[in-house]
Amino acid sequence: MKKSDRDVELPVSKTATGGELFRSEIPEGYRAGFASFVGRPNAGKSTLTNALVGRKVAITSNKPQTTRHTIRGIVHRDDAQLVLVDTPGLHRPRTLLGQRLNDLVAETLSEVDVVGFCLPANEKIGPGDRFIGQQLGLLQRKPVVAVVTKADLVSREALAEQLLNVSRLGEEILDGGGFAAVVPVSATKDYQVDEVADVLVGLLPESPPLYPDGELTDEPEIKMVAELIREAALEGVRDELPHSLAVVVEEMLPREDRPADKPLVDIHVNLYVERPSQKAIIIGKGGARLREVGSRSRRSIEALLGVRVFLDLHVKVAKEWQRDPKQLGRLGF
Ligand SMILES: Nc1nc2c(ncn2[C@@H]2O[C@H](COP(=O)(O)OP(=O)(O)OP(=O)(O)O)[C@@H](O)[C@H]2O)c(=O)[nH]1
Ligand SMILES: [Mg+2]
Repeated sequence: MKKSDRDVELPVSKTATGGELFRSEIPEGYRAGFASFVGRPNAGKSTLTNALVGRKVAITSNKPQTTRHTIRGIVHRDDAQLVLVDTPGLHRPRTLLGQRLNDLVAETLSEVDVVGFCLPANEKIGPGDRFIGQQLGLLQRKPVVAVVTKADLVSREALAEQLLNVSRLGEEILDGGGFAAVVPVSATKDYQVDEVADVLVGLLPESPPLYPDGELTDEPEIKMVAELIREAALEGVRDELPHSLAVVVEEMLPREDRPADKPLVDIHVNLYVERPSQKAIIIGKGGARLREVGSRSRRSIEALLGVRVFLDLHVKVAKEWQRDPKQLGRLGF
C-alpha cells in the first residue's frame, strides 16, 4: 500500500533515529517487528528476502558467502510490518572475515523477534546445519521457524521426507517444542512465499510500524551499488576468487554541466582482490571481462538509481585482506 492509498493521512512524528513513526490510527492487532533469516551459505536466504520484499534488496549468487553484512528488507502489509534481516551464511570460520561475519549473525539473532532457519530442500541436513542449530539452541525462548528452501528442486516425496527430518532436527536442537513451524518454500517459483510471511508475522509482537510506509530497505544506495558490481563480478569466477573479492564505491557524483533532463552520475569504484593472479582473471583478456562486469552491473545500477551512470572500475590487489584487521576495517568490515 502506498502512502497515497490511505484514506486518512496519519499523523507522523520523528523518532530519535530520524525515522518517521506513525503514532495513531493503527489497526487493531497490528504487528511489527524483526525477523532474521539464518542458514548455511547458499541456502537461499537473500533470494527469499528479495521475494518477500518484492524488490531486490540483497544480491544473490550461486557462490557461498555472497552476503557479507546484514541487510534489512521491509514487508508492508495492511495488518503488519515485517522487517527482514538477511544475514551472511553461518559456517565454521576460517578467516578473520569469516569470524566477523559469524559474530554479526550472532548479534543480529539476539536482537530479532523471530528467527527463520533456512535449510535447502535439496541438501541433506549436515554438520553445518547442526552447527547453526546449536547457536539457535542458545537463544532462549525465541521462536525459530524452519524454512525449507528451494522446494522446486525436489520431488513431493523428497520434500515430505525433508520436512520430517527438519522437524526432528528441531526437537533435537531446541529444547521444548522444537520449531514454531516448518514451512517449505520456493522463492524463485513463488511457491508459499506469502505463507512464510504469514507465519513470521504471526510471531511478531503487537506494535506500531517501525518504518515509514513504502520504505523497502535501509540499505544505503552507495552500498547497494557496490553490491550490484560485486554480484556482476561473481558471475563466472571460481574457487577462492569469490571470497577474495571486495568492492568499494569511492565516489558517486552527478556530472557537472549536464542538461537538466539528461543527468549522469559518475561512479568511481575499486574492486579488491588478494593476489595479482586474481587481478588478471577479473580484468580478463584485454580487459574484456571487466568491461562485461561494468555493462552488466550498469544496467541494474541505472534501474536502482533511475539515472544514467558512468562506471569507472579499477582492480587493485589488497594482499590477504580477509585476514588483516587493518584492511578489513578499511573495506568496511
Ligand atoms: N531453484 C531454486 N534456487 C534457488 C531458490 N532460492 C535460491 N536459489 C538459488 O540458490 C543460490 C543461493 O541463493 P542466495 O539467496 O544467494 O543464498 P544465501 O543463503 O543468501 O547465500 P549467502 O549469502 O552466501 O549465505 C542462488 O543461485 C539462487 O538463485 C529457490 O527457491 N529455488
Ligand atoms: Mg545471501
